Amino acid sequence: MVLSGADKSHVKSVWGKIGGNAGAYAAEALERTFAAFPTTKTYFPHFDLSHGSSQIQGHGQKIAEALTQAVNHIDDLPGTLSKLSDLHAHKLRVDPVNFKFLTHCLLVTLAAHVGGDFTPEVHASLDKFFASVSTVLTSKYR
Ligand code: HEG
Repeated sequence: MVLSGADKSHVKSVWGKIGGNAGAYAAEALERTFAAFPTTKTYFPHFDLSHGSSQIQGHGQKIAEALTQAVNHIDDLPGTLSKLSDLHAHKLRVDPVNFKFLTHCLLVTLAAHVGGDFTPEVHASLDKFFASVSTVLTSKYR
């Protein structure tokens, strides 16, 4: 997946608009993922998955911080996400299909919040960006 210059600027621009809400939005996307794709819950047997739980909020913050790092280093996603790639593939062993589920829910959540800024072009660029992040996080999965 190659991100064009326009993709990168769309992603940076929408991420700037999201600002301090990124953690809350990621938590909402996570809740949507658990509701829409229940098998994803099997990776979180140790979490309280009830609506608005502090563990979901906290994990949303972590996901958002990682995505913000990725946005800030969009030209070096493999280097930026290297540790997380090891974690998800080797330790957590998250099957790659789950990244498509989370990505879908991130897109829906962002669309619901940024309104008119979620143009078709921004939609396409965000989808490519999440696909690129997912490729890195699943690249060591065997
Ligand atoms: Mg993952 C931990 C980011 C997809 C399951 N995930 C983490 C952590 C981050 C992160 C930053 C904390 C790492 C640490 O504590 O050092 N995750 C992240 C991103 C994405 C992603 C950016 C994709 C965009 N994760 C993902 C998916 C699943 C999953 C699809 C499974 C459905 N992640 C998972 C689990 C943990 C993390 C089970 C450990 C949670 C814990 O025990 O605290």
